[in-house]
Amino acid sequence: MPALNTATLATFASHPSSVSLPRYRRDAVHVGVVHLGLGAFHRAHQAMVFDRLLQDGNPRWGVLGVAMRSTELADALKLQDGLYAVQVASAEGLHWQVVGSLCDTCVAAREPGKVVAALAAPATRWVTLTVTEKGYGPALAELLVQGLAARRAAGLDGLTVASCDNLSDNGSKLQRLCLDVAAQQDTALAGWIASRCAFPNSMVDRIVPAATARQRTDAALAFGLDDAGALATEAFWEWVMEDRFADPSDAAVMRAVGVNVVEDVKPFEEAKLRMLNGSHTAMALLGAVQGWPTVADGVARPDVRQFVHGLMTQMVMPHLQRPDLPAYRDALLARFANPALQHKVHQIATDSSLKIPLRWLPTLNDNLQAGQGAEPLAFAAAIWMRYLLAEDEQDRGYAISDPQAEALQTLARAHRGDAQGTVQALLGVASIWGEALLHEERWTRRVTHWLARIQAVGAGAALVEVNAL
Ligand code: CS2
Repeated sequence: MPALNTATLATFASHPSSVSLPRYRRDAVHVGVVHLGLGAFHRAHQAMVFDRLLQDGNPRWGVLGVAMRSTELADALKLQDGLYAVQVASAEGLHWQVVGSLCDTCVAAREPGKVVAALAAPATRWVTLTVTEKGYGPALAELLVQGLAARRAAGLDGLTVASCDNLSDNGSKLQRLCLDVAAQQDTALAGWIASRCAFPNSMVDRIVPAATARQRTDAALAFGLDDAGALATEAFWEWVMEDRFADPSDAAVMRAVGVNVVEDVKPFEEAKLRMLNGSHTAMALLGAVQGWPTVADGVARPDVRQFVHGLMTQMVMPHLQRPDLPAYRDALLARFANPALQHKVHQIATDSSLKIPLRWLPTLNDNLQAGQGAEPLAFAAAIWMRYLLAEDEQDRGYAISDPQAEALQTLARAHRGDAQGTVQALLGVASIWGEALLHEERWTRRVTHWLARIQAVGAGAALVEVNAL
């Protein structure tokens, strides 16, 4: 079967209405955005927003897609001239969109010079990033600062550097990292970055499962072309950005294609991280322990659905500012239930040691400070501890993908069967839980209770008990 690329797409003239193609001249598009982190999320979110800008006749929003380390996808997409298809699954049915905004790809670890040159190119205006929680370290900042230094040396304007990762204050965090690295080299460079580049905080949302062979097969059936980059996602997407751009006129440009540009991202960011991502992490760990494969399989179980509903309603929503919270919660439950997404629990459980502090801790601290109970999260914390045994309740083993996997698994196994010992050891990991929680007796007692119940009667029966409270 021929591969998807510019030439084969041109022959795909008589396509059904359930497929949309780039309507603009791709050879007139130039790179205005350097994107770091060429995963599925970027390609089904920001790249599709830039594609809309291109559809609207604005050719300067083409993307250079930079994979940080892995070469496979970047090279496959290059052979496809950057083209790939996204299957959008809504309540009305399936729709395919071929995205044309990706002009070129490269790999940062293999071709750092190409990334720096792109950051320093006159036409480049934005950098976007989806490098995941663990990507925010000195190596990332050094790469960015090198590019920004080259820009400054060439007398060019600063850039808008838009983090699109699920971190709180993502833009401010990235700015601090970059300024720290720059200040070590040259205080004038740090000053230039602070005054000429903008690091807007943002909240990004779209459920985009990692691609599997299934999307490639579906794309082959729909197009008669082989697409190594095919993806599936939901119809819903949201991008809320702080009104802080190197070029202030970009605010109106982004608004025109549906981006919500606001003064303060915080209420949106908190609601999304704590409601959506917080529920995701709880379901992912529970699913891994109980042995159900996807989020949709989980919310199809009345007990799991009731638990997630209760977690959001009792613990999370009372401490949020976003208006429309009950509707937001119900919409989330409907999104989780989308059977077309096949969002694997083990994918979401990846890097939980970095996700828990962002997704659960603010909610937990708010509740404990207000003197309120914390049963759903005490149960979720106990499930995380059970998850760390790396085998489900049917004794099937699984791999834990987490920077701290080995240490955490060793602790969990050393105290296997001993709820109190496990809780003391695992809540004592301060990089996840902070220093104070281990001494919150109300909290440790309830986590111990739920772990003991999970050990005694299993996660399913313990879930019924927590739901009954
Ligand atoms: C998920 C997110 O994998 C995960 O940790 O919680 O990728 C989630 O699907 C997105 O943030 C939705 O916008």
